[in-house]
Amino acid sequence: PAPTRLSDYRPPAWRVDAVQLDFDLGIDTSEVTARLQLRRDDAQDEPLRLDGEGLELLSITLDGEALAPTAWRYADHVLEIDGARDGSVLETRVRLKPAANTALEGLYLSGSREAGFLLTQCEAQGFRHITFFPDRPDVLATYTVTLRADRERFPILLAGGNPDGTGELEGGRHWARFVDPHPKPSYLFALVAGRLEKIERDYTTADGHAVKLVMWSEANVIDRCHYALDALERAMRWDEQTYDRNYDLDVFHVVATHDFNMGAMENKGLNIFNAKYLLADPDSTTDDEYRAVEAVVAHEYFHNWSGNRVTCRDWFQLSLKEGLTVFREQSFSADMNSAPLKRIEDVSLLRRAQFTEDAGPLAHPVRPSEYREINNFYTATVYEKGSELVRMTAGRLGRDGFRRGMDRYFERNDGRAATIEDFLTALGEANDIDLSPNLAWYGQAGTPRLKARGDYDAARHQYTLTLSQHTPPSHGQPHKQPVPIPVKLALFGHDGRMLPLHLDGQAAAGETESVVVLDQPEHSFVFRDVAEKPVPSLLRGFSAPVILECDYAPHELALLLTHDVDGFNRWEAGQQLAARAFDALRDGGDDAAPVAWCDALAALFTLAELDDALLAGLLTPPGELELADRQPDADPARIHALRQSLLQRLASRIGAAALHARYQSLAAPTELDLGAAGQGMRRLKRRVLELLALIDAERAHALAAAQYDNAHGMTDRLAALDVLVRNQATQGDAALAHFRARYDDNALALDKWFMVQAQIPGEPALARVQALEADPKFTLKNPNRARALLGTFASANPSGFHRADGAGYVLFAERLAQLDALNPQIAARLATAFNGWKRLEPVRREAAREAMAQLLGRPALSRNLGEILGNMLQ
Ligand code: HT7
Ligand code: ZN
Repeated sequence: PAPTRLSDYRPPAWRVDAVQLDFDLGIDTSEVTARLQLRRDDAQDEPLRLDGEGLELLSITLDGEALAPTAWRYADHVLEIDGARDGSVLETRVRLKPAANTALEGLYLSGSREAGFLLTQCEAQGFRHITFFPDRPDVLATYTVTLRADRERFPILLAGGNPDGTGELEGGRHWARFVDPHPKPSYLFALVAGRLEKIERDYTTADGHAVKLVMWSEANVIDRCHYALDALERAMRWDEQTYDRNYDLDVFHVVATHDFNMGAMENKGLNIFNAKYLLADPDSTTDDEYRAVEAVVAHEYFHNWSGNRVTCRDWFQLSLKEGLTVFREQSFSADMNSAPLKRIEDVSLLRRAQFTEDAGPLAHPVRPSEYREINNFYTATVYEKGSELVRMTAGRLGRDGFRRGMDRYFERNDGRAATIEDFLTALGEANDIDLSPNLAWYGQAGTPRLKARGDYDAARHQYTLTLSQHTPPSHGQPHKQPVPIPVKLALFGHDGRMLPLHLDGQAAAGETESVVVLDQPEHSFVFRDVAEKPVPSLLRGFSAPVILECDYAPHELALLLTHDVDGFNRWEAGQQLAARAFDALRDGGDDAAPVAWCDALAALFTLAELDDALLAGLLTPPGELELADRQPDADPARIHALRQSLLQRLASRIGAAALHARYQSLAAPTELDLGAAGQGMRRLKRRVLELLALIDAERAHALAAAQYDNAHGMTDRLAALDVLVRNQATQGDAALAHFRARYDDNALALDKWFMVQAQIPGEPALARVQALEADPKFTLKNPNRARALLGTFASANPSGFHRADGAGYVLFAERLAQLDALNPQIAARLATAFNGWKRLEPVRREAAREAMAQLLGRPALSRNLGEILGNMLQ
């Protein structure tokens, strides 16, 4: 099919003001009657066209009259109807097959036929798999939904909106009705029906509205929903206090499912979550996962305003809701936890997922100009880079200015389907600033390179910082324009103290931190009264999503690593220095960077006042994928070996005795502390154990085995298991067998068992993956399980997946073909593991190309997978 283009956008010729939906629910077949109250746009003379896919049409009536067969046509997933007028009511009745729906889009069954439940997923275009409708986000309607089903099999019936009655029917059936008074796009529709348990809490919003908060899950995991319910309450209070945003229905339902294509879905009044982001208990949830649950619960809740009350005009505007909501979640999580650590985590993710995306053939702008399959555009670029663009705007406006702008945005656009221009206009107008230059960021693919050069004039005590920018060409965008890049900076003296800044028209004289904006290809900023040659700390807090190229000497990075008071930039200096040390090992260059990195960290290791979690972060060099991104002709096996030897060198420099002593001092307390201090300790303990394993394997493996046996909670247990399995310690098999037996009935814990083994480095990984595929608990039908084994292998184990013989690619391509027949969204998403193939060394590059080309040549490939493969091979 031809691509959909942003430039082709037209307002809908027909709108639907109100929808009445009646469901007769069953596992094998369900019937849906939809009554649409139609409104015609006088300015457009188009017939009524409704989207619909995979529907068995049972009847159509228009204004109460059955439609003659000649009065409608159905082709290419569009139903065209003659004779509709402004104010007409169209009624269709269709039949669906939920149990046969393995794509998990539309109405489907989660779990087994006997015990599972029915649910829906409509974003982005799932509603057309439920009924005929103008399935586009700028058609906003009120919804009245009546669910009918067998009471014994489906005791719980839920839909979005407020409850509006229940009752009994003949033959052991019952009904429930829900009315959503807030006009919404069809992608926010949801229903759930089945045997579910709940926990609930009363909540009163800041503006005095009583709300019932209810978490639903299958009975065996309902005890694991308490943490998410607490997190929801924290998020609701935070949004009231930070943005004056209150919840607007009488109920807020949240449902957990083990069968879900993404993390969660913000359906109005009825959020649906992948269980991975809702269930939490100390025995099966790691510290990182606890934070992820809090973040995703908050993210979906925040969508109630940024996404639901103000929605997107079209899917090109996806980042309007996703980038903004990621930003809101990141701010919330920073307030709930350690802000510098949150920033480090978010930037790490950005680099790992988005920078790699931007550097490969799948690069696209935050607001793409065309797509074939919208589900392929739920990307790190739209989400994570989109959030960085909001962050830059927020930084420019300041706290109060941003809040003023957000008030204006919500006020002006409430109940509307808006655009990114609407967002920037509201924020700009509320602050009398023209933010239109920021649009350039939204329209260009690729990560800008920011070059910085410093010149110190000792005689004049003047420091000139010259900044220049360049964004490499990408497919369809050979020439890029400059973008406004805010650079937060400070200057450090040789003793590690910040120097006062004197910069015309920028910082108030004497301040030690300032922001300069580079909005042209190159510009020089002159600092006066600089007493000594400074070391610049640039892009503090990662003030813009760019790649900084600055010719620091190793000792200058070491100075920042030791002294920078900006927690993020301190970590960043360590990352840059580690990358330089890695390059030196790879190229046989001089030893200055490895020595500086190891010396600085060995010194920091002994400092008692350094936060455990930050120290753990400092002791972690960039990952193998990030290192691979920095070079052409990458050989993942060699990168793995070099990174290990760099770590080994660090471990030797710190010394086995110091590592061991530190490990002992961090040894588990009897109570599990889930707070920041406990989490930091566990993070550092793991890092120390990993380092010790590189220089004293026997002792480290014994410690890991004991840690596994005595662990309080999943973080320590999984860390120990991981050390044993990755290092192929003799104790590994026993620990794996124990873990397997202990968590046999816990799907989320079992996913971790698959993930740990999928990450075994190098040669042995493939055979292990093949063996695990034969495990009775492995299935391609469950997205979490497929991601745990195949996704982890292909995306998080570069030395295992990228074998020189290409066998990893062949296996993976075969599984993608099988997966594609079941669930195209998941197949396409997993396939992006190939994205970096063009930067591989020639033998692997050719093997990867061959595997992808063969896969693309298969018949009946989905549009999802076909688009991703086609783009990667272009
Ligand atoms: N807005 C949600 C996106 C989503 C989704 C998209 C495509 C296919 C399935 C999906 N499930 C959820 C999630 C979010 O960003 O909040
Ligand atoms: Zn979202």
